[in-house]
Amino acid sequence: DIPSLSLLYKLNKLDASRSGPVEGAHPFYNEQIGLYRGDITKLDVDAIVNAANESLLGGGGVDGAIHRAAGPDLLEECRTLQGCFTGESKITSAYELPCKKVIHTVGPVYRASSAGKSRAALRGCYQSSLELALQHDVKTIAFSAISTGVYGYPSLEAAEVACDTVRRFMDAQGGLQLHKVIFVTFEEKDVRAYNRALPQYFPPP
Ligand code: AR6
Repeated sequence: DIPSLSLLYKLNKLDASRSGPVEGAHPFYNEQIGLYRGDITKLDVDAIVNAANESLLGGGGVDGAIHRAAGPDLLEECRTLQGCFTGESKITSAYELPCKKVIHTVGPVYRASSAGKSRAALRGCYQSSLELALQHDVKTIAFSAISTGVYGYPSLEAAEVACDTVRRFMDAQGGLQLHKVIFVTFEEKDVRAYNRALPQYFPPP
């Protein structure tokens, strides 16, 4: 459990007296998917996911906030990574942050004219972050709303990609390893987007 989180959105608990699959419901997820609004650097989880750029050398937005809060050692480690391609992820220590690891992922700069390509790259961000999480024994992970800031990805579409990719990943791994996934939002538009997308991908019983 993560006591420091005040979850804005918590799906209904499954009635414990019911067993087996419930039509339209995925009991495993009910206590495992959260929506949080606020500063991701405050979260005491195993890993937070940074919305970085291909240089991995810091920037504005959530990337800037993470580097400021982690201290200069994070940049030192990032310098050794030789960047990261769009749609891929790399993991570092978290230094002065309360979390244990930082997963740096590079979202696409959104282009409406190649929305399919943007979507594939954004999906890659979530997928590769989740794979790194598994490899590093991360049980609780908090995602920033990748690409929805200066990279311009529309919030609802981005939230749908995030939810869909996490949902498929949890289905594929049987739900045994990741205990909690928290979608972290900062702006009202993203809170609204997740409030619409979450019940579609993680329907309550
Ligand atoms: N905690 C949680 N979320 C935040 C925080 C925070 N402290 N600050 C901003 N957000 P952005 P991108 C939200 O622009 O669109 C950087 O310069 C914000 O409201 O940080 O992927 C990088 O170096 C938005 O929902 O990232 C890249 O160059 C989300 O974080 C570029 O920006 C992502 O917004 C990446 O652009």
